[in-house]
Amino acid sequence: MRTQVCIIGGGPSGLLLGQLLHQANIDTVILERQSREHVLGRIRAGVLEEGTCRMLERAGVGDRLKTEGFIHDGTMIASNGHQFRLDFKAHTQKHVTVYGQTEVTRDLYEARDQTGAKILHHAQDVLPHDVTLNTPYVTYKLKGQNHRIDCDFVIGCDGFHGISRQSIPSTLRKEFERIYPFGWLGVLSETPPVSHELIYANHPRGFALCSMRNENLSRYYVQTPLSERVDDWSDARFWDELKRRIPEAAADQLITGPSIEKSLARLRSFISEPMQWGRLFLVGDASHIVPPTGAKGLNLAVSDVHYLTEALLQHYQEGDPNALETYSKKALARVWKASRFSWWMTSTLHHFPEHGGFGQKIQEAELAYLEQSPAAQKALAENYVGLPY
Ligand code: RFL
Ligand code: PHB
Repeated sequence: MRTQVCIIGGGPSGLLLGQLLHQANIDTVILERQSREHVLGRIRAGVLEEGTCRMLERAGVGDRLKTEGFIHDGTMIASNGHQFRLDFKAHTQKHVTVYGQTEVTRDLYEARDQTGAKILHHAQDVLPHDVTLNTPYVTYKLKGQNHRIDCDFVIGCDGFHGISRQSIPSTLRKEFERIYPFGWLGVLSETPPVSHELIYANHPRGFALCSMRNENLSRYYVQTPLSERVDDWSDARFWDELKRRIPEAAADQLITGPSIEKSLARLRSFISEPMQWGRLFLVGDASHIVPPTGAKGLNLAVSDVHYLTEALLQHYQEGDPNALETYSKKALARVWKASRFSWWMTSTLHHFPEHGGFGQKIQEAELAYLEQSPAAQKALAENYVGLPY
């Protein structure tokens, strides 16, 4: 088989890139290891920047997002029982949209179905070859049979555990990492959200987040030590812990119910540089991971797609031989800024037992400063709604 661009990974990055390239008459094949149901079953991101919404609209998948997404002009921040509102709109004239990653992915799958472009699920042993030559190709197994796709470019959209990054020789990669000593236990429940805006809560017992998907679907998280297992957390224990960490007024109003999904996510900051090796390009989680506290992961994947689409269009439509060479530098500049913000949100809002009482007091002072300082609020708002691209 031959295609122009072979995309490894059919998550949001791969699907969005495929859609934008299709619109420019550039042929793609997507190779996805899992089934479509598996990809759609993952509960992940919930907060989209305006730039992300713009990209989804440009890709022709903005209709449901427009009617079913919830516009949030601000968020609540709580510190040890006291809460205040951070007004994104007042500080930046921008908002974020609450619309689940599951829905984004579903919309992108449906759009790809309509174009008839190829997406091969259950592709095993996917491997890029000869990416430093002008004739790269990708091999994979499907139903026990070996296959090969010849292409112009290989794009690694295969997430943090994918093979694309690993196929770059380790001597050419520079990796930067911070692993946080805790995780997030997340619960999805068919209950009305406790608040119409998100609540990010700092508390000596640990961080908590109240989020949502729609009027009758709530998403809550509590910080837990890495030693905890999901099975140790009954629904009752989860609700009890959440109530202790959020302001009393919210705890009193919280409507609890059976969890329909419960999972533990480890928190890490990770960046691998560069995002290009010859004709192989990395996009999204394949190249970088942020802790979810700033809601940046999916949004960064989309800004990578933006930079790469522009470069591929310049290559194919204008014959610009250098366009693709600037991709890594441009994408990484934004990735590092969002990583800094995600690290800062994580450091300010979580409980670090090893930092002791001093660490907790410093966080409380930082949040009190944030409450009182329009300059500090503006800096947070500007990053939360998304830096421009
Ligand atoms: P994905 O979504 O991991 O998709 C990669 C795809 O590649 C496939 N794959 C392979 N296919 C073929 N061959 C192989 N060898 C393969 N290896 C892997 C996988 O099956 C998969 O389908 O990466 P992508 O597309 O770059 O998208 C990134 C986002 O999924 C991620 O950044 C966000 O979910 C992060 N994130 C959040 N981001 C936000 O912007 N806002 C949020 O509010 C937000 N909340 C979150 C989050 C992530 C979380 N977790 C669980 C890590 C909340 C949580 C709890
Ligand atoms: C979510 O709704 O899953 C969510 C919202 C905000 C975050 C992280 C996750 O910062």
